[in-house]
Amino acid sequence: MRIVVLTGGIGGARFLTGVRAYARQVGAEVTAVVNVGDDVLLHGLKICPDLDSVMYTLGGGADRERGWGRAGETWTVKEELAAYGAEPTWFGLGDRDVATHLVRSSMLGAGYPLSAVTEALCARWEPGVRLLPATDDRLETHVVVSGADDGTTDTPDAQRAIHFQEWWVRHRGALPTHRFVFVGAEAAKPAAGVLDALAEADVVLLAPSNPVVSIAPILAVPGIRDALVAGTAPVIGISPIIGGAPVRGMADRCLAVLGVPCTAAGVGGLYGPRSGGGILDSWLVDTTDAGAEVPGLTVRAAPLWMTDEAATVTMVRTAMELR
Ligand code: GDP
Ligand code: FO1
Ligand code: CA
Repeated sequence: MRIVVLTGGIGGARFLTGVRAYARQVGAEVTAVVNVGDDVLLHGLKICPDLDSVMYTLGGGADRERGWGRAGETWTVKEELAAYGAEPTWFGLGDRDVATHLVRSSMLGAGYPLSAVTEALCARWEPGVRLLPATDDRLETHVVVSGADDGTTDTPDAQRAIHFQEWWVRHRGALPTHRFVFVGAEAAKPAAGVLDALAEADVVLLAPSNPVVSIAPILAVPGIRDALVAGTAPVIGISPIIGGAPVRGMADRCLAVLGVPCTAAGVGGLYGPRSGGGILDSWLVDTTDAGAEVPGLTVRAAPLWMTDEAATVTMVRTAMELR
């Protein structure tokens, strides 16, 4: 059996530990199609937060507390960059993490596509699932905001676009936010292997990732959404919202920008049924949200807290029963 998972960073990485364990039990192959909209070029380095969160988590090298970056991290490079006044000082690159970005950046500079670079990095981490960036082309999520940048501007209503990382890490999403733009998406092509994986999939799972800034940028790559919708594999989504709140992260702020209720039913409705122009066949919500209805979708409730691998495998097995 072939399982394809569309995923962002931390939430998706946790989910994938359960998918990997389930796949080992039943003898399935797993391909993860990972969001690249968070990617950013800083200090001459290409940083891919969602690919790295998945790679480090599945490879046993992630900082579980912080959620992103490496365990046992030190921050000398960050301190030295700050001593030069090298901007941005609001984004922290750990010393261990920097090695990943150096290898990635030099391989990209030598002409390798991101998918090949990711495969090379995974030779070290052995994540046990195939990791594919959604696209090898440059695609960045930018956020149209207004409000003072430094408290001194006299035109706080003027709209400007900033990189998703600046919006989240520097401003914690607290600026008046008007929309998300996936810069480069129109011209992007699915990365090598993505369309084949979708065509050959027996089931497609949407990880309980952020629907607005993790899953939507993947679907914005022309061809991916169509492959999902036209494919024969059932598409099953898992809600990232439990009891009206994201377990962690910024999904509440992102959904508010779209005017979508921060509920399991709200996100299910945002994805929508394949039969009605959407992408899903079934939607798994937490037991707290039992009774949630999304027109056109089979909705089932089960515990969705990914507290440990065992709980996550149980959740994956329930999702697979919706096929
Ligand atoms: P990011 O790219 O690092 O933000 O990570 P993702 O987009 O993959 O996942 C973030 C989402 O994971 C958040 O919106 C959370 O709601 C969701 N999430 C985190 N932990 C859990 C959990 O235990 N259960 C469920 N259902 N969702 C979770
Ligand atoms: N998140 C922060 O809140 N502060 C940081 O300084 C920061 C640095 C960073 C470096 C590499 C990386 O892969 C992720 C990093 N993150 C940081 C997490 C990241 O901003 C976001 O949580 C994700 O992009 C959302 O998926
Ligand atoms: Ca992300």
